[in-house]
This record gives sequence, structure tokens and C-alpha cells, in this order.
Amino acid sequence: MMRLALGPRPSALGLLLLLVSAAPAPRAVHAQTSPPREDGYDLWLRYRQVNDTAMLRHYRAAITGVFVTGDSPTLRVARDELAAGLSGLLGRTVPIGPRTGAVRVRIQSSALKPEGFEIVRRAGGIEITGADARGALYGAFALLRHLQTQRPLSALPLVSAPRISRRILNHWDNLDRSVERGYAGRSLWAWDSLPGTIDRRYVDYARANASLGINGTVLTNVNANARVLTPDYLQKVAALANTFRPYGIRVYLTARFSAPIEIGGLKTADPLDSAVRAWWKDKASEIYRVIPDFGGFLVKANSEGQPGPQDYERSHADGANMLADAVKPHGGIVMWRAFVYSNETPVDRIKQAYDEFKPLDGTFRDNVMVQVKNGPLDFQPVEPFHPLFGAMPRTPLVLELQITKEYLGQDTHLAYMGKYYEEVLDADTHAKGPGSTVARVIDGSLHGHRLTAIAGVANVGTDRDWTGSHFNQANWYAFGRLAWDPRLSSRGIAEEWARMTFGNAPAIVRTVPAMMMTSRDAVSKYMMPLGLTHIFATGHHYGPGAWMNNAGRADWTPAYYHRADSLGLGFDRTATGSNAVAQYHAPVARRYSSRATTPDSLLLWFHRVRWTDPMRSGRSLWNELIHRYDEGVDSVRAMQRAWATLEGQVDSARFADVSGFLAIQEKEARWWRDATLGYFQTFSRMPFPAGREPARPLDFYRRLRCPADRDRPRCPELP
Ligand code: BDP
Repeated sequence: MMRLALGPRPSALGLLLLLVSAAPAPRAVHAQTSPPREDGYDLWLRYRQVNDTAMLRHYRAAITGVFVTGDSPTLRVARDELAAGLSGLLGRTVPIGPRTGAVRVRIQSSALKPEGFEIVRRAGGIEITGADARGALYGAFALLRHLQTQRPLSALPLVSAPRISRRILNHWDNLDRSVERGYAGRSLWAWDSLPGTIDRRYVDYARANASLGINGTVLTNVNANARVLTPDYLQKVAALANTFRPYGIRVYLTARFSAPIEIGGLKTADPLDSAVRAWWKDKASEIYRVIPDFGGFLVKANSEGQPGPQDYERSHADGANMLADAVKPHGGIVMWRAFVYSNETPVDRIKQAYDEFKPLDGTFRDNVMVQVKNGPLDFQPVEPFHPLFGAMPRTPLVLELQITKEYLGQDTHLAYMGKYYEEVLDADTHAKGPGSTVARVIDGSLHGHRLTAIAGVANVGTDRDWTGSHFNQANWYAFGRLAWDPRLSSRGIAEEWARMTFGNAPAIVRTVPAMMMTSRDAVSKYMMPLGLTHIFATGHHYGPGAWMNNAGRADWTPAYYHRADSLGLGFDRTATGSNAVAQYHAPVARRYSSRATTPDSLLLWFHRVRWTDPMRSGRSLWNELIHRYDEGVDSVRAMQRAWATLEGQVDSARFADVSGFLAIQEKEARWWRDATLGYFQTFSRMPFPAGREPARPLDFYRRLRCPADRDRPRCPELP
């Protein structure tokens, strides 16, 4: 993958003019020559000329200009994006000004929900009405998407409004520009040159987010550095906030709980100490002086070594409420993370967040949200939904999804997360009977909350293609689309993205979404099928390491999770084991308590199973495991074959990039399968079916040394 350093780029206006004037002249339909090489920088906002002649004629007849009523920075962004985008799509300059056939943009707050829009075709042209400026901007992007995916104008009107009010990216970016679990280069935020220099990338980042309706960004790592709260840094943050504001994006920061000591000179960070409380209040006022629309704080406290209120024998609620009081007068919120587990507590790690937070329900201020990862462990390829969803009716919860695929092949492996997100959103908590989905918990409809939010751990960095691979762009896209409307189908989103990213050729539309829809299952099968989990090599979360036992603490060690011995495999989380199932509402608990009703994909997550026990297929556990690993590898090969058919349809540069990564993925899928089965066979002592033995003896895999993932783990010694 190309990882070019960022050179100087033309100004926003320069780029826009370039785009408008360089719009290609009309050309014949379905040109047979290969498309021009692309590097992925333009994401899904490529605005290439519509290649279906009839559709192009249809659009050209209807659209002759862009005209915006009213003026504000956001409306100007909408106008310029429309002018540039439509010019590209129509293959001729679409001027700005009032005329018949102009796409008209206006704001009318009365009829629409906040941030919503309506796109209607009228005699005089197409009219985009926004509930507010953001709504108008989102409507502009929706019209562009409509044309990019070559839908007829007869499919209008389009009416839409977000179902979740705060749609936020979480950057795990450090002030030294390293990115925790980042696989796409360095942090976008060039702190050294801020506030003076506004990189073109900040603007394109904001455009990309606005095109999806993402309206918030937490700039800094949850493993926070207090320095970002110092006056110098706040000036830098303000410069970013000013850049993002016209795109409807608010800035948030992570708050390090011990900041009053580290940068405030206090002796304590006790949340009940009056000096500490005063310090945070002053700090909040200082922040709002430079960033009037500052969103608030995201906090990781008493988790994985981070400081927190428990250092002073106070509760998470004491800590969250203290910060909430500080930002409240300014309209800010606190998103307090529930990702906590203790090395000392002998309780099943996946139970600890629930045990800790559920009793606190009802004790938080009304501007506190508790942010919960999708599953109770940690972004594994497969997890059941987190039992806190549906268990804290009096507290608005934020769903935290991971876009950066820390545990799903990082930059290289193709894994479309839309399908995963959809599965989580659709999971039924049964909190108020059937239909109490996670989506309804977080959109506020289940428990009647007005404050609603969803967060995605960002996968963007300075890589030219933003996300480390072309297909990883789809995960940013899918997060944004589902954040806007959790009911959208991941299949539909995949198709939209494929059309916008690779083009509308029938072969692309047929092939790319189909690949995407199988991809995450493929990864989960060749890494850890049947509900196995967290069997990564220590030191990185990329390659296999089921045998590893030197992680420093038990609950970071694969053996803690797989529990293999001569009898069987898996973690008993039913009443005869850790009883984690009891944290779910009764119908869910019942479902997971019985092996017969637990889905195969979560079998070993909830149950211990003997090697010889028959599975649904009739195969023994051991043979089923082999079968699933093989299926995972085969699915990657099927993706390779599918992609190969697109040669000439996709530009040669991106075609080669994806082919190269799929080849790595195939090799590494075999690595996962052979290493893991080789290891588990030392317990099962059962034979491999003829011809299905691992390529190398287990020792070979155990001795492989791959660098830590910060350095992009490629195992050079892999066969
Ligand atoms: C884990 C990551 C770690 C994060 C932690 C978190 O490995 O780097 O700091 O989650 O979410 O997935 O706090």
C-alpha cells in the first residue's frame, strides 16, 4: 500500500476550481479502456462523470445550476460541494446562481426534525430544504449520493433525519502523532504546526464526515494526556474546531482524571475535593471561551492503569458527575466509559463492567452518558452484545464501535464492519420485551432519552488513502451511515459505497458488496471460529498465539479464554460456570444457557464442549473446528477470485492494492488455521482428516517472531 507523506496541497478553493474546471468532457458510455489510476484520497466523494448515457441526459436536463437562499459558513459549504460535485457528475460546469433548473437549497425549521432534510423535485428544479444549516448540508450530500449511485430523479422525494443526535468519531490519537491501534499512518492532527497551519486534510476530513452526517469528533486518545488541556493546546484545538464548524462537526476532548495534579499543581484529583471541583469548573470555562460549541469530555478512568475516582475511594458516578457539573453551564456533556476490568478481581473479566456500572444507574447527572463497547470483552471478531445495553434504563448509553480493526486484520485484511455493526444494533436485549434492540436503547426510544449518541473508534490517519486500505474506507462509511440511521441495511450501505468508490459498472455492483458481506464471517472463521476469542499473540492483536501465556496478567492471556485441555474447549459462562449469562434479561439468558439455542458463532464463548461432542452438523467439535477454519480460508480465496474478475473495471492502481492485500490475507488465514489447529491438537489428540494437516509443525508457528502491530506486523518468515 502506498503511504506517501503529505506534500503541500492546493487550498480548498483552488481544489474546488480545479475540480470544476477539470471536469471531463462528455464521453461515450461504458468506455472500454481501463479507468485512470486512483490513490483513494477522494474516498467516496469522487464525483466522476455519470457513465450511463440515459441517466446522464436525465440529470443534465434537470439540473442547470445551484442556488442557495441565505448565507452562513455551512450553507456556503453546501453550495460549493454541490457545485463541484454536480459539475463532476454531469461532466460540465454547474454554475452558482438563480435560474430555472437550479438545485435550490434553503432552510425551513418548522416542518422537519433537527438536522433533517427533504429533497423534492419541483417544476422549477430540485429543492433541498434543511431543518437547519446542517440539515441543508446533509441534504446536499444526499442529493450528490443519489446521483453518484445513479438513481433516477423520479425516486425523489427523499426525507431523512438522524435518529441519534450525537454521531461521533473517537480518535485514539496521541499528542506525539502516534495513533493507538492506528494502522493508517500518523495522526492527522499536526499539533506542531497548529494553530497557524490548517492542513487541507482537515477540511477533507470534515467533508467526508459531513457527507455521512458525523457531527462530532473526539480528537485525543482515551488513554489521555493532560497537556491537551493546557492553554497552548487549547488554541490548537480551537483552530481545528473552527475548521470543522462549517461542516457541522463539534470537537470533544478526552479528560485525564489526574489533570488537576499534572497541569493544575494540586495535590489531589479527588472528585469531592472542593479545589479539584473548582479547577475543573475553571478549566471548562477556559475551554468554552475559546471553543464556544465544545462538545464535552470523554473519559477512561480506572481502566487499564488510567487514573480515576476510585484512586480516592470514590465511585465512577462521583467522577463523572464532578466533570458533568463543570461543563453543564456551557451545555457540555460527559461520556464516561464503562470499559473497566480489574486484574485483581477474580471474577470473569466480561462480567466486571456490568457489576460495576449497573448499580450506578440513576445516580448520574443528566448530562452524563455511559459509553459501552459493543460487546463485554473488547472488540473481538465475534462477541455477544454487552449486557449493560438494556440494563441501565435511567442512564443514556453511548454505543462504542470500533472502526479501526484492531482485532480483525487491521489495515490488511478485508473485513466489512457494516455487517458487524448491524448485528449489534439489531441484537434484542429483551429489556422491555421482544424488540428491545440495542439500536432502540441508544436512539433513546426504548427508555425515553433525549440525549443520544454513538461513537466509532476512528481508522483514519495520514496514509494517502486515509484508512490504510481501500476497503477500510467502507468501515468509516458504514459507521457514519448507521449512526445516522441504525435501521439501514449493511448490504445496502455496502452497495452504495461500492458504487461511489469503484463505480456503477454492473460487475462492480454485483461483485464488491457480495465480497464485503462475507468478509467479516471469513475473518472470524479463520481466526477464532465457534465463539473462540482473544487468542492473539501477545504484544500485538494481529497474528495467532493461542499458546501464549506470558501476557503479564491472566485476562490478557489466550489460555484464560479458550481453556483447552484434554477433555475439551471453551469457557463455561452458564450457571455451572461464571454465570455471565445471568447478566442478560431472561429470554437472552435462557437462549445462551442452553447449548442447543446458542448460535454456533458463540458456542465456546458460553460453553465448554468436549472434543468428541457432536455439533449441529453431526461432526465432532474437533472436526467442526477444522471445517470452520477451512471455510474461513476458502472464503478468502473466493474473495480473491471475485476480485480478479474486476480487472479492467477498477483502475489498475486500486485493483493492484486490493489484490496485494488479499494475497496477504490468504496467506495469513492459513497461518491462523494451521497454527491454531496445530496447537489445539496437542489437547484433542485427534487426527486431522487426510490432506488437512497444518503445513508446518506447531513449533514453527510458535517460534515465528512478528513485530508489534505499531510497526505493521508482516511475518516475513511466513510460508
Ligand atoms: C483495547 C485496546 C487498547 C485501548 C483499550 C480501550 O487494545 O489500546 O486503550 O481497548 O478501549 O481494545 O480503552
